[in-house]
Amino acid sequence: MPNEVMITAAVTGAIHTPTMSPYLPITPEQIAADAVAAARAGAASVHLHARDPRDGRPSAEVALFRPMLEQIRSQCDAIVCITTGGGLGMTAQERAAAVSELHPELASFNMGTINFALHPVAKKHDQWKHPWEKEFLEGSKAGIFRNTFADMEMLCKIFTDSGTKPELEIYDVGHLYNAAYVLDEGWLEPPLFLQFVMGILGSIQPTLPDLVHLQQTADRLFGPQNYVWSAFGAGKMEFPICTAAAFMGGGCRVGLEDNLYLAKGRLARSSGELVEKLARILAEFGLEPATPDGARQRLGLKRR
Ligand code: KMH
Ligand code: ZN
Repeated sequence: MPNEVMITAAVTGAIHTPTMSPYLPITPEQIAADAVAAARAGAASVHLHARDPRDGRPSAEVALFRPMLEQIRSQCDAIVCITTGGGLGMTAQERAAAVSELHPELASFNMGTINFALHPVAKKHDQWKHPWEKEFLEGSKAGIFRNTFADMEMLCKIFTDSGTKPELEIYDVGHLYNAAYVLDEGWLEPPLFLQFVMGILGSIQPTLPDLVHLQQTADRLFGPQNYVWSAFGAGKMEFPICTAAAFMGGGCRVGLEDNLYLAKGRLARSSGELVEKLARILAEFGLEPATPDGARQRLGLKRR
């Protein structure tokens, strides 16, 4: 088990909505400030989505990502990962626009089409800050998060042309087999960076047997030298899955994209706070956060 654990901070995402937490960063400035705080707390990499500053709805506008990246890069050395997941309902081309334009070191790459259902959360609120929130969450019941092989091939060309390494979002065991296909086709080069996404309704759930199965399947398909992995559990399973992943030699992802709470009933004020908590847990076991350059080396990234 390596002593250094690669931490990713996912600071806003496209799942939670402004009603759910007043601390969810919305504007490019807020998102960048939280990313910098997370990096200072120990995140080697920051995973970024954009939101419309007027009402917080998910957006894939390059004009929102650009100032975010400038602010982050001027204040810290974290690896920047731009989402190509975007928000539900966007086309793959729309979702990838910021990668083509801004050439980040990393970008997310979703490894299969799934149900990405958020509708149960809509029942928890009856007052909404913005009308789009309820419609968006309830609409996910009949929606799909589309990532066909044609979409994947198109995205791989964009990654190659941009010099961007994909972070493969693995929502189920079958997605590892999709990744093996993509590798066999020569669309991507090893080492792969796998992020196990556990706990979305429509994906694998955040249990220890499932985490072990994902990791063992990755080992069998790719061989230990050919991939680097990290994991997270959505909601209250964020810290248990991260702790287990760290013990198994993987990286960890935390942040307001995946979990809004620092403890039961206590909202996290930032993703930086969630990274601080993770770093405290790791320290109890003699583990420490990997630096951005340590993570770059492991991922085979050239410094930007
Ligand atoms: N926006 C979600 C549908 C990613 O960043 O690549 C998926 C997502 C994954 O957030
Ligand atoms: Zn994301």
